[in-house]
Amino acid sequence: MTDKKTLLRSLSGEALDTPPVWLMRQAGRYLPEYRETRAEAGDFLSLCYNSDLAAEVTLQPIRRYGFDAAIMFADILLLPDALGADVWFVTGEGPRLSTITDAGGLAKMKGKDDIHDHMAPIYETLRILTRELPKETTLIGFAGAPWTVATYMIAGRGTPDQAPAHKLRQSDPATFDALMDLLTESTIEYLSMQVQAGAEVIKIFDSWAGSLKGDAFTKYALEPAKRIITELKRRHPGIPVIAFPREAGDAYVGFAKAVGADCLAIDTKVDVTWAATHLQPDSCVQGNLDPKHMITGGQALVDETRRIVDAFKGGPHIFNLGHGITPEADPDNVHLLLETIRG
Ligand code: 1CP
Repeated sequence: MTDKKTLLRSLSGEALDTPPVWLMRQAGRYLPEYRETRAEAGDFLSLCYNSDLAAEVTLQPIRRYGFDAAIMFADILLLPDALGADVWFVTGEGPRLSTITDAGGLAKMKGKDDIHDHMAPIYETLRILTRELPKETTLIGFAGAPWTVATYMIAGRGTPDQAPAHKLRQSDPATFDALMDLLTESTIEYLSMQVQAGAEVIKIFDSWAGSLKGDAFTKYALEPAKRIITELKRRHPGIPVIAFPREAGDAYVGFAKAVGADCLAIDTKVDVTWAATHLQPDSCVQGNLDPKHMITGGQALVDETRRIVDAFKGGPHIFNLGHGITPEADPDNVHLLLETIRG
């Protein structure tokens, strides 16, 4: 027997009989207690920057379900906010930001070391969680990957094809590369402070990595991830990192090794048998249940969950969805999922 937390055991390469489990967006609008706390906070950003309430919503799904990990409640768009962009959320629509379209716009941003006053409430959320989480629960900190964060800073909102960011990288590569550099460097500082504040694992979300192909994928998804992880592990030896280059397709192969990640998170489109053969030998894998099962439930949820657990039982695996749980999810289906995994 070992006292080591289950999630950390999987991240260090152990194949466990029962995989640890947590869900992307596990604190969120599908939970009535989340909606209540969010209403108390006012808007979404106020909730992120209120350490007591952010810690409270992080804990809610842990109390209700006993997940193996808690991910701090925050957002990938807090970094642009800290760098001086205008960021706001339109209820029912999503994020909006002031846009960066040229060197002049980039010049208005702050430097990589100027973010910590703004981020102080996030570090405080982590410190509260280190005290309040059950001793078996692993605390995950996170950031967006530079490419994904850049797509929002350039377009000023979420885009289906990331066209404004692709346009800028082609028409003004100097400005685009300077923005990527600023994001890479400030992400290192931000994540490093998260580890100091108590994060035990770091996850890097590259939600739009799938729209980068070939050399562009290497330059804008792989290399920034490698720079961030290398420096983070130099400063904090042994800190486990989960990389999520969503919809990378064939480029998932070799990614974890190339960037130095301990775990590769995979989206819903990846075939689990293929992943067990081509990805799991290199690192722990996490994913990839389709979040729609959390709405529909039933035997299909049970069957698909078992299929994923079985496919990955020969190696290290963290059970998760392939993308975030949606507001329409039925909270009871999460119980069914956990019963199926844990028996
Ligand atoms: O309460 C609400 O209405 C806001 C919904 C919401 C929530 C619960 C947003 C707005 N962000 C979050 C929290 C969040 N975001 C977490 C907290 C921890 C948890 O998982 O429980 C995390 C890790 C994120 C990460 C995040 N934010 C990503 C990467 C993962 C992914 O979903 O691909 C992205 C792309 C964002 C931007 C963002 N924030 C919120 C929305 C709706 C979006 C997506 C916008 C778009 O459509 O492009």
